[in-house]
This record gives sequence, structure tokens and C-alpha cells, in this order.
Amino acid sequence: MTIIVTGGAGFIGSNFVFHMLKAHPEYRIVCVDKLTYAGNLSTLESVMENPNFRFVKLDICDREGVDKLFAEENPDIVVNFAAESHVDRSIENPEIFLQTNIIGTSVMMDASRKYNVKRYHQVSTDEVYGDLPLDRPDLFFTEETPIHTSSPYSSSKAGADLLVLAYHRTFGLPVTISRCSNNYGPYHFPEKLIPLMIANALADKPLPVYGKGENVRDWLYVEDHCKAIDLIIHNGKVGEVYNVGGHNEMANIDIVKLICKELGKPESLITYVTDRKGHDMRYAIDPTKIHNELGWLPETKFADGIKKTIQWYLDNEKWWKDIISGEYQNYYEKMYSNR
Ligand code: NAD
Ligand code: TDX
Repeated sequence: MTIIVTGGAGFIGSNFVFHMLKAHPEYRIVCVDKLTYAGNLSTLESVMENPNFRFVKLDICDREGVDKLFAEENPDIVVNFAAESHVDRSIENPEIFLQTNIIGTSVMMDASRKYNVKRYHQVSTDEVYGDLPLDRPDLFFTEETPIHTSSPYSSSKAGADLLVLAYHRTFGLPVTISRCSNNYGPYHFPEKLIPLMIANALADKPLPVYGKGENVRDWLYVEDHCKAIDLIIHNGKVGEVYNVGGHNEMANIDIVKLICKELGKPESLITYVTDRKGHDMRYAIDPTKIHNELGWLPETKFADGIKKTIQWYLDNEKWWKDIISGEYQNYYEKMYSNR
């Protein structure tokens, strides 16, 4: 069994590579990654020498390169994680999001058709459903919730999802899609809420909370997401969408206060800054379908997962300090200096 995993040098993709090599030691895992600012080869250091692992530096929009790789590897399964993933960056500059997230998806699917892959899996997001109001805690996103996006990022992911479903209906490509809630855990890029707050708190820097910090996200430990995708690619029904989430809704401000408490830092570091444009209020996944059909349940409770995550950032300072001392510093200055 050969699986092409795109975006495997990023946060969730790398955790998925580790999970698959451990859970299925007989599989060959071929990681394709362009190594954008968000991709980090040092993340994959521990598996580089594994004979069942191959890393290929490649842009998923590079049609010729992708075709050549499929001819070499003849993959059974393709799992597409590769994407521009940060909402704030999509507000600054939407174009690369359309390029990678939509065009890149079509390139990967064209190759999957040509080389008859048995399964093409698209890693999508709960953000395609838009948001829910804070005063209706009874509402959740199901797979039937209409697509209703807010940001260029979520619109590009929704565009890709529609294309994936169209390739299934029109060409019979055997696809599945997963739409997961917010992930957290090791190797999360420090531009995202949880790792950014950990890094800033450790440096006694201001903790920039957008708006009033009331926005709610539904947090899932990254390993639980990887296990859900493993189940879907093996047992999920072709042509279906599966929502993935652990019923763990928290307001941003409560997450930031918890990080302060865990690190022994004062809440006076919290600074309220100008809100994100079009900021989604609440995400909340109903995971009934994946539970009933595939028996998936989250295994890591948030209280344990956040402790493990904070400990990982304490133990792996070099990984994230190398990032925040490099090019990323310019991004941080631009996004936060006059906010
Ligand atoms: P990430 O930004 O950490 O990683 C993305 C990876 O894709 C990087 O390694 C990057 O180098 C690579 N990449 C980007 N453009 C590429 C291209 N053109 N060709 C090849 N590789 C390219 O993102 P993440 O948080 O790990 O998210 C992975 C996927 O999961 C994305 O599709 C995202 O939409 C989805 N998702 C993320 C979350 C979350 O909470 N982070 C939740 C649900 C779904
Ligand atoms: O500095 C910050 N201050 C702040 O208040 C940052 C970076 C974020 N926030 C808020 C915005 C959101 O309400 O925290 C919340 C989480 O923000 P992000 O970490 O940027 O994640 P989000 O916008 O929810 O999107 C994430 O989940 C869905 C991923 O980045 C997406 O790739 C995924 O699809």
C-alpha cells in the first residue's frame, strides 16, 4: 500500500505521517510538500531514514511534477493536507489561497484519476459551514449544514470541497472529505492562537486577543484528527463527507487565561486588539455520523491535551524559536505592530 500525503511537513500532515508509519508499519508513505513558510523539514527528521518513507519537495500545483511522481509511485491512496491554512494571511492576500487550495486540489485529483487511485481524501475544515451564533448553543454543524463561508481561506476550502464532490459525480473518482474543527498539539505553527500565546507568554510579551475574546472554537487534539482520517480512508463510504470534532467548545479568552495559568504568567499580559475582519463567532461540530458509521471517538480530553501541548513547546523550544526568529518575524511586525 502506497499513500501520497501532501502537506506532510506542516502541522497536521506531519502528525499524520507519524501516526501512519506507526499504525501501519508495512505501508509506504510518500510525503509531498512545497516547504512554504509553514512547512518545516526539521519536523520530519525522525522519519527521514525510515525505508518506508520518502520526502519529495514539490508544489501540488506543478502538474508535470505531480504526474511524474504518480508515474513513479503508482499510489493506492492520496490524502491532501497541502493548503494555505491561516485565515489572517488570506485576508491580507487571498490569491495564493485560490492557487494552492483550489487549483492544487484539481491537479492532485487529475493525477488521481489518471493513475486510478483507490481513494482520494480531501482534508477540509468546519470553516466551510461559516459560523453559529453564541446565543444558540443547541445548534451544531452537521454534514447537511449549507456551505456559507466568511473568509477567503474558508471560501477557497469550500471551493475545493465542491470540486472534489464534482469529480466524484462527473468522473467517478472515489473521494472522501473530512471537515474537522480546530486542531492543537505538537508542531502547530506559532502564527495560530494556541502556540502563539504559549510563545508570547514564555517571552512575557503581550497576548493579542482579537475583539473581546468571546469567539468560540471547538478544539480537538491533532492525534484524534489523524486517527479519524485513518478510519475514513480505510472504512469511509466513497462520495461521503465526515465531520470530525470532539464537542470541546471554548471561548478564546478562556484558552488564553488557561495558558497563562499553566505557565504561571500574569493575565495582565492579555491585550485586546482590533478584531479580525469577518471574524466567525462560533464553530461547533456534530460528530454523530463518524461515530455511528466508523466508531470514531476522540481519545484525548482537552485538559490533558493542552498540558501535553504546553509541555511539548517547553521541551522543543528550538523548533519554534528557529521559526519566530526568521522570516516569520516580519509577518508578526506587519500584522500586530499597529493593531
Ligand atoms: P499548515 O499550514 O501547518 O501546513 C500546510 C503544509 O502544506 C505546509 O507544510 C506547507 O509547506 C504545505 N503546502 C502549502 N502549499 C503547498 C503547495 N502548493 N504544494 C505543496 N505543499 C504545500 O496547515 P495545517 O494546520 O497542518 O492544515 C493542514 C490541512 O488541514 C489544511 O488543508 C487545512 O485546511 C486543514 N485543517 C486544518 C485545521 C487546523 O486547525 N489547523 C482544522 C481543520 C482542517
Ligand atoms: O493572535 C491571535 N489572536 C486571536 O484572538 C490569533 C492568531 C487568533 N485569535 C483568535 C481568532 C480565532 O477566533 O483565535 C481563534 C483561533 O484563531 P486561529 O488559530 O487563527 O484559527 P482559526 O481562524 O479558528 O482557524 C483554524 O481552524 C480551522 C485553522 O487555522 C484553520 O486552518 C482551520 O481550517
